Amino acid sequence: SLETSHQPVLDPRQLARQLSNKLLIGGALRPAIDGKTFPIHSPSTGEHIGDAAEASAQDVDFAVDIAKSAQITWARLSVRERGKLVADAGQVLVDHTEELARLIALETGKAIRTEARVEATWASDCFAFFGGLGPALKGETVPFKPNMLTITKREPLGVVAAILPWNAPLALMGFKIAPALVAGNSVIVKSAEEAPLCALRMVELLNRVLPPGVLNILSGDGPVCGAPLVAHPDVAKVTFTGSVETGKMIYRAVAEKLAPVTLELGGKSPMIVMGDADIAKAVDGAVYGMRFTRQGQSCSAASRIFVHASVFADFVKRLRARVDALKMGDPLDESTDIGTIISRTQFDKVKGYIAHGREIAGDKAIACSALPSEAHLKDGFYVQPMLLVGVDNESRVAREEIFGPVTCIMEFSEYEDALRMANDTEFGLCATIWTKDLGTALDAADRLEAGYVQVNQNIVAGIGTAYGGYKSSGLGKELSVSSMLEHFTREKTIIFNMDK
Ligand code: TXE
Repeated sequence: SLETSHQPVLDPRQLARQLSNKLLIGGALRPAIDGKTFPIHSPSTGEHIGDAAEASAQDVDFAVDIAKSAQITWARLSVRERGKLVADAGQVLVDHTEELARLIALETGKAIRTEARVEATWASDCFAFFGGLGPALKGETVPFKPNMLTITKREPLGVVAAILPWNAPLALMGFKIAPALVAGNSVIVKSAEEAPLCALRMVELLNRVLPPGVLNILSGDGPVCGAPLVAHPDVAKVTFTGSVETGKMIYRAVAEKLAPVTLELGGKSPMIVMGDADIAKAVDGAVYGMRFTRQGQSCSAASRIFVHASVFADFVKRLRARVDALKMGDPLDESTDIGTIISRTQFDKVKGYIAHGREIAGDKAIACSALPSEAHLKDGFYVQPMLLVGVDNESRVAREEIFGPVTCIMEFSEYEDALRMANDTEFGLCATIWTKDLGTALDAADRLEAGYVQVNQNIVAGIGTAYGGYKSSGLGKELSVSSMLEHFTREKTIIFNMDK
């Protein structure tokens, strides 16, 4: 059984069946109280791989009660003990990287070599990093008045709800759970409807080390399970990654009880390639930044590329050749670069944008990479990466988050125009500038309206750096020491009157 098996289960289909119909609350796997479940289909084959327990408000109440009492004991541990348990729990993930990677590949369509293993490792790295950060939870001595010793301390918030999307469920759990736990909170995760099984497995693995009740997971529908969790009076904090619309809904619900939120929402991230840029590196950055291998299903995807007229044709030619060479196919096949879109709904949404992009770009809409064989295509949500060359920054494809492998490539002559177009968006998550000129790099870094700006590179959110967006891309930061302090603790001031 799952409870006793300490060996990685390398057959993802077997694992999906074993994980079926369960929530994990108070250290125990259990069905939803009313016994409801929902089916999970692999997006690459269409096969029914298992069923997830469908939690309701009753399960939410039960989980919050358990998490609330577990948190009191957890917060009393020393930071060294908590940090060690978090780091040790992360080591269990390291020991099961391959297993987690295979399961997420089957469940979400991420290619095993290019994406799935990377994500599983990213998740465990968060536990290693935050596990060492207990000592950062310190307060200050404040020079208030000579006869008054004034100090501050950092306290945990209580029960944290972490609402997950499906595009990076394991990594995002690492982003959210690891700092929340080290800070002394307990956590209830609500997994995404499309990716509950890999998230459940990760939580089950972490529970082999963490005390019962400190980390719990519910699966189910957003309005039926997520909404009561977010609104629960004993949930002290909500951390969410997902759509702008749901993020705003959660913000409103949490405002009712004046609890803090962290929101990591969408993006339409610009990439500016100046005439003096190293084009080979910029093309690499575009391929990687666009996250073609995750099928563009990334909030940080470089989905609008502005290229200087002097290098435009060369850039497009080289980018096309690189994307063309990516192999699309079975996510579990080691030779695959690109897997599938997550679901029918997202597939239809992306296809709709592509149809519109083809209409407005005409023969400048370039479909790249060969589609997989007929057999795979029949039931899998495969989408050819699409370069929309020369579209207007005002068009829908350049303004709205597509969340698919579609990038708009636009030409500019003046730097100021590129900067203006880059900032002309409701989003503000990531931005990159590619240039050898230090002055231009510094100026752009200063003026790009985004929370995560990179010069001559395009990494995904780096552990240890403060990651989060401006404008409609969200509120608050994740992944840094300061984000742990600001988003998972509260500050108390204590004044000792020292008059004799
Ligand atoms: O997101 P939702 P969806 C964007 C992307 C995508 C679009 C829709 O553009 O096409 O959002 O995706 C839970 N109270 N991103 O529909 O609805 C829900 O169950 C509490 C960008 O998947 O935001 C799931 O667990 N929770 C993004 C989670 O919210 C609720 C990643 C995300 O679902 C809820 C994903 C409610 N009332 C999508 N309603 C990114 N920033 O990376 C839903 N949920």
